[in-house]
Amino acid sequence: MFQRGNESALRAAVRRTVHETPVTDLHTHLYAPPFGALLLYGVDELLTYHYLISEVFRATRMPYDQYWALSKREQADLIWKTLFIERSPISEACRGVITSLDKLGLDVGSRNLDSYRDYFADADPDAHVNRVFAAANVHDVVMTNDPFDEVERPAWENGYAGDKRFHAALRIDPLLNNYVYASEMLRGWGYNSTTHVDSSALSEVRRFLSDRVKRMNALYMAVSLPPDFAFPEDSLRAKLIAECIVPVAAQHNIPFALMIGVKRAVNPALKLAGDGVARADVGAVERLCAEFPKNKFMVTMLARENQHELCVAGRKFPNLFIFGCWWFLNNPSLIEEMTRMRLELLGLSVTPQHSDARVLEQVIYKWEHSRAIIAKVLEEKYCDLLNTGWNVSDSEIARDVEGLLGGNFWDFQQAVL
Ligand code: FIX
Ligand code: ZN
Repeated sequence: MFQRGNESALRAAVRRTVHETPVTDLHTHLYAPPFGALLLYGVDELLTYHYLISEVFRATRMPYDQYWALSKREQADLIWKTLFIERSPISEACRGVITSLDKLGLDVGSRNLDSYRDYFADADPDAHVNRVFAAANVHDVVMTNDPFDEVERPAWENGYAGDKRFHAALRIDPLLNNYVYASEMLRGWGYNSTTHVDSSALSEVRRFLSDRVKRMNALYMAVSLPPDFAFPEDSLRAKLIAECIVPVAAQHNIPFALMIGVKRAVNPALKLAGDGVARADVGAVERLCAEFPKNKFMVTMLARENQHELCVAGRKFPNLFIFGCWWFLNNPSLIEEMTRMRLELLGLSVTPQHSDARVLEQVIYKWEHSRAIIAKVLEEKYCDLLNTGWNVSDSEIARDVEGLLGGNFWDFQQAVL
């Protein structure tokens, strides 16, 4: 039991517990090994992460087409030379590559890119996943599974049987953001969906969603949304949410995750790296949670300016679960600000972070960096308690940290409202 005066021992215990507690990473773009080439790993993939692509164009004057014409290895060479050798790799995305290599036991002091390549060459994906998850102390991750993705679909159709380390999440962006395209695809798969959205078209969309949730054993349905996302509104998207997503989520008792605030293709020449951010309307989240109190909503927002309002909304709606520091917020200064604010306003009822990893080894740095910040904020909060005369035990710290690093998500995911 830690008491007033034991602050330094308490701080050490918090750091150790946060470090040693395994994570459930609730949003990634990683794939289980049976998905083949969709599971990205290795130093060339790390270097060509889209976060680094936007940084390399700021440092070179290379025309976009010239970059995209390069092979993956050449792109990685260019990024290594430009962002790691010709200037120090201090941005969060650059630092992340170094942390990941270091934690895998590679000599980052050598700066020998080819020796890093050798390390990953011929890795057995299955064993490599175990090695990386062990280095990151990640227990399991949630994938992003897009039924409209032609590359991913065959794996499901060919009988993919699941992998305890990789859970599925049904991602439905095309349905809510590009319905004409989505309904055409549905027709191709035998659903009688029409672009004129009448009650039978809606029922076919529900049948499709329900079939996919079952086939994938999806933990939740998810969508990313633009800053002008509104609810309710007189739009196809709002209709599909209210009449398809909400009832199917309720039927399977799974949350609907909304990731709000991305401005897609602000600079299309950058491809995946070309998306931006803007402030969105937290009122839309509040109205959704109020109108469907028996449904569970998971929300993360991309704009820093939305974070305080979102926390306050979390205080009003038990069916709203706030998670992660998404994308442009996944930087130490902002993670610290958001984690402190969330713990102060919402206590231990959140998941402070997800990795959004697209390349396997990214889970190492994303969690290494975030764990340090989560521990720092928690240390401060427990010390504040100690200074009032409240005592804190090791098992209470373990319980709280397990919740933050995964347990809270699982509780919410399984809760019946
Ligand atoms: O929509 C999303 O899930 C985003 O996280 C991605 O689209 C984005 O490209 C990303 O990788 C951010 O970290
Ligand atoms: Zn993502």
